Amino acid sequence: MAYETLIVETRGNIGLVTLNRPQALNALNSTVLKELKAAYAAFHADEAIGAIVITGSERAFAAGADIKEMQSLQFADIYKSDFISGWDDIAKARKPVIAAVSGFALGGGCELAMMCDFIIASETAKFGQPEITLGVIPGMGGSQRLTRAVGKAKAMDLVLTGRMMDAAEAERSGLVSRVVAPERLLDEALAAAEKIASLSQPSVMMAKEAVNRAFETTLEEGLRFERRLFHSLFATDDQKEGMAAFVEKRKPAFQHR
Ligand code: CO8
Repeated sequence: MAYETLIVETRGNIGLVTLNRPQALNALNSTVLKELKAAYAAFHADEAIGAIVITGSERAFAAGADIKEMQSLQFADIYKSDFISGWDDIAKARKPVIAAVSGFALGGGCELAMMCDFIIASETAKFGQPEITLGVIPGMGGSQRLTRAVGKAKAMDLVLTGRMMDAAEAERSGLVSRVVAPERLLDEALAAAEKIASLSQPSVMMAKEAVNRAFETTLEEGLRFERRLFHSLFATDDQKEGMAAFVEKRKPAFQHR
């Protein structure tokens, strides 16, 4: 497929998506969503792909939803079409997704990063939910995912004032997992993705499901869910291989089954 707003590549066992609308600081419009869905679907269909990295440019991961596309929309139309709901598919990716963020990650851009499993940021990254300054509020999950990531005080501060936080504050607050020098960003994200892709896919996917369940349920139910997944992994060849390799002091050769 030819992409207009993305660069989509495979690097070994990794799917790499680069947002590519430099004239609009990678603002997210309906074409970006359509193409991201297609790229993710292709990566999920490709058994060799074990992890996905999504990134932007040095200046901007994404400066939000495309304000020019949204400005004249009417309530009845966006209500009837359930505008934004298509992004739920992106958040539901089953393979691990790492966001590599440099520059602006604002509004929908911050929300897209938060749909990923973890965020690696460059020292230049700036995160924010500035929708309030446009007379609206976050619409792609910002009020919910940001609050779960950084807690009420910081989320309220960002969502009510629209201010940006830098990479150091974002790491301190628990929004990002690592901060690296700008020139190291993509290598760091690809190395993390490579590590994940080298592991057993069923265990990686179940680990992701288990952590995500922590946001959806009680501790008791979450623990039960985790335990059942743990039990079920003993039905895989990869569990036998992983443990045999440890005992035999060699590298495991996972078959992803
Ligand atoms: N939408 C459309 N175009 C944009 C956007 C955007 N979000 N952000 C930047 N651009 C464009 C600018 O209009 C400008 O284009 P042009 O040269 O044609 O005028 C170009 O990108 C460069 O931008 P600036 O000249 O403004 O660059 P600066 O370095 O001066 O400023 C900023 C950078 C601070 C990032 C500034 O561009 C800015 O404030 N952008 C808007 C940030 C924002 O408010 N984001 C939230 C948008 S609302 C949202 O995300 C809601 C999410 C829920 C809906 C999801 C549906 C998909």
